[in-house]
Amino acid sequence: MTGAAPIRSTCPYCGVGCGVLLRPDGAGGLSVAGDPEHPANRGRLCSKGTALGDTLGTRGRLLHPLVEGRRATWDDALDRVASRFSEAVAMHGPGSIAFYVSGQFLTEDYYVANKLMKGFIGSANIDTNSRLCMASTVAGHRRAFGTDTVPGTYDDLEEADLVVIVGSNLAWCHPVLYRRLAEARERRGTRVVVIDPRRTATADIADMHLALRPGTDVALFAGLFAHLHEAGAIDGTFVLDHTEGFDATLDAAATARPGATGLDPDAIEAFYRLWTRTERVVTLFSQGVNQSSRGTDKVSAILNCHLATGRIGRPGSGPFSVTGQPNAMGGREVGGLANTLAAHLDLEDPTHRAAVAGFWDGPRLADRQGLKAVEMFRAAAQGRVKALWIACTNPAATMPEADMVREAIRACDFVVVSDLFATTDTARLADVVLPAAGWGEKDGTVTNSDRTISRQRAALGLPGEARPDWAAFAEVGRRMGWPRAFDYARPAEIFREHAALSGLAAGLGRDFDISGLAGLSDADYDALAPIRWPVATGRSGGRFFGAGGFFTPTGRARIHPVRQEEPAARTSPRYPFRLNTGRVRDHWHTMTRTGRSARLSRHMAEPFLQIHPGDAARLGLVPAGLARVRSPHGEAVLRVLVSEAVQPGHPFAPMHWTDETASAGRIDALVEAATDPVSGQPESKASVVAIERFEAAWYAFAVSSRPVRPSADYWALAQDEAGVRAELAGLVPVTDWPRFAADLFGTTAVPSVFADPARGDLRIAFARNDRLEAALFVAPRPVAVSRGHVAGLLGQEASQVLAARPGAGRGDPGPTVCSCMNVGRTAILSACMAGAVDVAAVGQATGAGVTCGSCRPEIAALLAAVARPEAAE
Ligand SMILES: Nc1nc2c(c(=O)[nH]1)N[C@H]1C(S)=C(S)[C@@H](COP(=O)(O)OP(=O)(O)OC[C@H]3O[C@@H](n4cnc5c(=O)[nH]c(N)nc54)[C@H](O)[C@@H]3O)O[C@H]1N2
Ligand SMILES: Nc1nc2c(c(=O)[nH]1)N[C@H]1C(S)=C(S)[C@@H](COP(=O)(O)OP(=O)(O)OC[C@H]3O[C@@H](n4cnc5c(=O)[nH]c(N)nc54)[C@H](O)[C@@H]3O)O[C@H]1N2
Ligand code: SF4
Ligand SMILES: [Mo]
Repeated sequence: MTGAAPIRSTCPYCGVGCGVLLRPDGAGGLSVAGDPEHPANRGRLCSKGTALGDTLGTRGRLLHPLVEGRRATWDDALDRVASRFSEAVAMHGPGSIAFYVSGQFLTEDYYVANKLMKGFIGSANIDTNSRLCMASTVAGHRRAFGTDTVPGTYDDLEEADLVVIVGSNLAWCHPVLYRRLAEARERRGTRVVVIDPRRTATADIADMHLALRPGTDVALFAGLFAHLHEAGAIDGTFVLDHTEGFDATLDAAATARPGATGLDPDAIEAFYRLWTRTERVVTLFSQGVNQSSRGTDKVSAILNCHLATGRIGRPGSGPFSVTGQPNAMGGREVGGLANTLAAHLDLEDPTHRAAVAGFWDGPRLADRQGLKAVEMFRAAAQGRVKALWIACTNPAATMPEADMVREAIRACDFVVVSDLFATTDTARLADVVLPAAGWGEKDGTVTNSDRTISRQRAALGLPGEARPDWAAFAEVGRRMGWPRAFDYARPAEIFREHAALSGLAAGLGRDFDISGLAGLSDADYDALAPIRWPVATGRSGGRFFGAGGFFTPTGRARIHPVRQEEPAARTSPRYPFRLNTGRVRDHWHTMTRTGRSARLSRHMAEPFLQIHPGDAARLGLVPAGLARVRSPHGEAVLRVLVSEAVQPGHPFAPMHWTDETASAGRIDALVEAATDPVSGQPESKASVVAIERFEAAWYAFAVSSRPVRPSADYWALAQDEAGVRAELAGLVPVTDWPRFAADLFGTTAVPSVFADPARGDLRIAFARNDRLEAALFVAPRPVAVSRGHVAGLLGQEASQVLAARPGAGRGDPGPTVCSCMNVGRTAILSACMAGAVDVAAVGQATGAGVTCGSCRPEIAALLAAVARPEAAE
C-alpha cells in the first residue's frame, strides 16, 4: 500500500452505490475500503464490496479483440462491426440491427450507445438488461407520476416509523441499506414488515413476515387501499388537489380478495392497521414486485396507497424502488430502454422527439418503440434481426428461455459481444468479441437508487488493448459515417452533453434536470463529489411530490385501478411446482467477477434448489443429494437444500450459475419468457417445473491447484485460494477411478489411491515432491469431507490427505458464514453455545460480522437456533 491519497470511486455492484477508497498496490491490484464521506454508505461496505480487490487482475481477461475466434486489431474488428451494421441497415432497414446493453454501463457508455441507435441509425432497437430488472417500476412510475421519478431518498428509511419491504431480500441484495435500516431500528424502534413468499435473512429484523402466495401482492395492496378508505385514513386534500382516478380505483379495490394471498386474515388485518395508523411509512420494493407478469400493476397497487394517503415525498414516507445494478438509474436517465427517449423524454411525443432531434442533429430519430429484450432475441431467432451488439451483459445465461436465447445468438448473422472475458456463455457465441475496460480501469458516472450521481474513477491502467465501452460505440458511430457527432475524447465531454440535454428536457416539463452540471470543466468533472439530482438553477436534490407537482399533463398523479391476476404459467400435474429464483449474498449475477474471489465463493459454492421438507420427502430428495428440475423450456441439475424457509410447492433456486461454472446450472433455461403486458418485463420468479431425484451412482469432491476438466453428469466449480474445488456426480458407475481422476486433473502423474471397501469410499491424490496438487474423494453418497479443510491442504504434505479421516483433529469449520474474516458456522455455533448472547458478542469471540456486517442476519439466526436447539440443523 502506498502513502498516496486514495482514489475515490463507487462500488460496481448493487444500486446502493457505496463510495469506495482505492489504493493501487503497484502490482496491478487495489486495496478497497469504504468511503466515510459517501452519503450512501458513510464508510460501510458489504462482503462483495470488501472483496473487490480479489476480482481484479488480468487472469482470464480478454486483452485484444477477437474476430471469428482469432486475434484481430481494433481497427479490423471495428471496421468489420461498422460495415456489417451499415450493410444490414442498407439492405434491410434500421430495424434489422439491435443493441442489447446493461445497467452496469456507465452513464457515458449508455448515452453514446443510445444516441447512436436512436438518433443516427434511427431505430429504437436498443434495450437493456434493465428490462429484466426495473422495467415494471419504470412503467408504474410513468403511469402514476408522468415520469420515472423516485420520489424519496435513503434518509427516508432512517426517518420512517414503518418500513414495508416487498419482494426484496434487502439483507443480501442491498446489504448496506439494510444495515442502515437495522441500525435505525435499533435507535428508534422502526417497525419492519417483510412481504415475501420465502423467509429470507431480511425477515430477521421483521416484526411481521407475510409469506404470501407468489404473485398475490396486488390483492394485498388493493385490499389495503380499501381498508385505508374504510378506516378514514385517506388524505382528502391531497387526493383532491393532486390526484385523479381515486374513485375508479376504490371501486376496483372493493372487489379485491386479500384472501388470495393465502395469509391468515388476522395477520392481514394487523398489517393493514399498522400501515393505516403510521404516518411515516416507506414501502420499499424490488424484484418480487417487478419480475412478474403483473409487475406494473403490483407497482401501481403500492403507489396507489401512498398517493391516496399523501404519504409521498415527505421525510420518512413514500414508495421506494431499490435499483439492482449500479447504474440502473443512469440507464433510465439516458433513455436506454426501447420505449424511452433520452433525459426522461417520451418517444411517442412529437415535441420531445423534435427537441432531441434538434439537439443531436442526426440524420433520423427513431419514431417508434423498438424491440424489448424478449422480443429482440425472438426476432434474432427468426432472422429479423441481422446484426446484434451485446455489451456488458450475459443474456445466454440470464434471459428467460435461455436455451432459445442461446440458439438465437447462434442463428443471428452477425453478433458482437463486448465483455471483460471471452469465455462467458454469451461471448463464446459471438463473431466479434471486443475487450472492454472494467471497473477500476474505466472512468465515468453512475446514479444510485436515491438519484445520487457518483463518479467511478480509474485507478488502474487499461489491461492489454482493452477500451472503455463508450469509446467502442463512439468509434463505430464515426465509422458508420458520423464523425462529428461521435467525436468524444473523454467521458467529461459526453457527460456535459448529457447534462445539457437534460436542461432541454426540463424545459419541456420533465423531472430529470442536471443542467447545473453542463458547464463542468474537465477538472470539475474529475473532482465531482456525489450529488443528488435535480441539479439546476433553483432546483436541487431533495424529494419529489410532497406538495404534488406531478409530471402528467394535468399535473395530477394517476391513481390507477388494478386487479389481482395469477402468474402467467399455470401449474399442472406435469409441472406441479412453481419455481422462484433470485440471488445469494456473495455472488453477483453470472459470477464473472465474484466467482474469481475465493472468499465470496465459499458462502454458497454450488447451484442449489431450496425446497420444503414435505416436498423433499414426497420426492425422495435427501439433503445434499441432487435434483433434476425440468420445465417446458429446459432442464437443470441442482444440489438439494431442504428448508422450511420456502413454502410447499414453491421451491427457490439462485440465478448465478452458468455453463462456465456448472454442468446444468443455468436457471433461466427453465424460466418461461412470459412478460408483463405494460412493461415487457419477464416473470422470472414464477415458472412451472417438475422435480425428480437425480439418481447418482456416485458423488465426488475434488480440489486441484490447476484448472480441472470436468466431464460428469453433474459438476460445479468454485474458486479457492489455492486452486479450484469441484463437486461431481455420475449416473453410471466408473470402473477406472485413477484414470477418471487423471483426466479430470489433466495429469500424467502417478496417483496414490486409498480405498475403504466397507464404506465404498475412495481417495485419490496427486502430488509433486510430496506437495498435494490435486485430490479426489469419491463416495456412494454425498461426500462428507470438510471442503475448506481439504482445499487448505493443497500445496501441503500429501500424506495427510490419505489420513484415515480427512480433517481429523482439525475440526470442520462448516459452511462459511462470514466471508470477510473467514469464519464458519461451527465456530459461530460454538461461540453461541459458549454463552455469546448477541451478534456483537459472537463478533468479539470469533471475528465474524465485525467488518462488513453482511452476515449479521445469519449470525442472528444461528443465535436464535441455539436458543431453540431443534432448529439448529
Ligand atoms: N448479492 C447480490 N446482490 C445483488 C445482486 C446480486 O446478483 N447479488 N444483483 C443486484 C440486482 S441487478 C438486483 S435487480 C437486485 C435484486 O434484489 P432483490 O429483488 O432483493 O433480489 P431477488 O433475490 O431477485 O428477489 C427478491 C425476493 O423476491 C421474492 N419474491 C418472489 N416472488 C414474489 C412475489 O410474488 N411477491 C413478493 N412480495 N416477493 C416475491 C423472492 O422470494 C426473493 O426473496 O439485487 C442487486 N443486488
Ligand atoms: N431467473 C432469473 N433471471 C434473472 C434474474 C432473476 O432474478 N432470476 N434477474 C435479472 C436481473 S434483475 C438482471 S439485472 C440480470 C443480470 O444479468 P446479466 O447482466 O446478464 O449478468 P452479469 O453477470 O451481471 O453480466 C454482466 C456481463 O458484463 C461483463 N462486464 C463487467 N463489467 C463490464 C464492463 O465494464 N464492460 C463490458 N462490456 N462488460 C462488462 C461481465 O463479465 C458479464 O459477462 O439478470 C436477470 N435474470
Ligand atoms: S451494498 Fe455492497 S454491493 Fe452494494 S454498493 Fe455497497 S458495497 Fe457494493
Ligand atoms: Mo437487476
